[in-house]
Amino acid sequence: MMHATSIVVLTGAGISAESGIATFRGPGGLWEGHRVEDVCMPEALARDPALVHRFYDLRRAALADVEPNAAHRALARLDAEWRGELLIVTQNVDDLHERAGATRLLHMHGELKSALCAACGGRREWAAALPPGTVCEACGAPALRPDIVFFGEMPYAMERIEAALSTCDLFVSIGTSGAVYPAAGFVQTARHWGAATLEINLEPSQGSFLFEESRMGPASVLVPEWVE
Ligand code: BJW
Repeated sequence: MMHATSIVVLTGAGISAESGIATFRGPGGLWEGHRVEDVCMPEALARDPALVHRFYDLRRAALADVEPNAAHRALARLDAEWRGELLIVTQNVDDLHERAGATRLLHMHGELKSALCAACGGRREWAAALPPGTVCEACGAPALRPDIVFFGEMPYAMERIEAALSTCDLFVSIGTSGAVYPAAGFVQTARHWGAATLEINLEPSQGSFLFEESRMGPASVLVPEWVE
């Protein structure tokens, strides 16, 4: 990090695991009790909106019981103190990065605390209960849904992310299995443009071999060590 002038950090569910939010894959994973296609596909939302809303209502409510951990805080410190270019791209839909104080942050897979109008694309805060059929204040369509990027949908801010990857000189991936694209391909894009690459994860991810350096262990220990 010492010689970097521009850093892109990608985070995944592993960075929030020690805060008590279940990861997606593996034993005890969030989707162990659910079929992915039942909750995480546009077709599922169309078929059974009440089920999908209930799933995300529970996840949203659970945010009240968790706190950012040392890894989120270390990245927020980097954000506050690092004078070079920084973009933290999170795949997470929780709000732990911002609660730790990070500002140079993008949620590429959406946010639990945001509602999306499927008709006009408008986004607004998910403040009170918004059952299926809630009317969008902007366009009047009864089409508000959780602002979550489902499989087959385009993640947010791809142009901005691609631009940052093409100019960064360090790409760091933290707590992600590398199972989901396009995020899983960011390491190759960054390398293509000449960036150094570092992976921090509990165990080797699917794309571990693509990183120049890998550090294996809990994010709450390794991320503060890296930021120092
Ligand atoms: C720790 C730790 C600790 C634990 N410390 N580490 C065939 C081939 C290639 C691609 C495709 C394909 N078929 C379809 C696709 C595309 C598809 C895809 O990738 N599918 C794969 C399953 C193959 N992708 C999409 O559809 C995406 N859209 C898209 O591609 O649009 C077209 C496009 C074209 C061109 C350019 C750009 C786009 C959309 C993907 C949307 C993903 N949405 C989800 C759901 C969010 C809602 C919800 O929360 O319910 O996002 S899926 C889910 O996976 C979630 C996550 O953000 C994402 C990634 O998971 P993550 O974060 O990596 O978690 P885990 O659990 O997998 O891993 C945790 C890791 O942490 C593990 O490695 C642990 O070891 C580690 N860990 N504790 C450090 N303490």
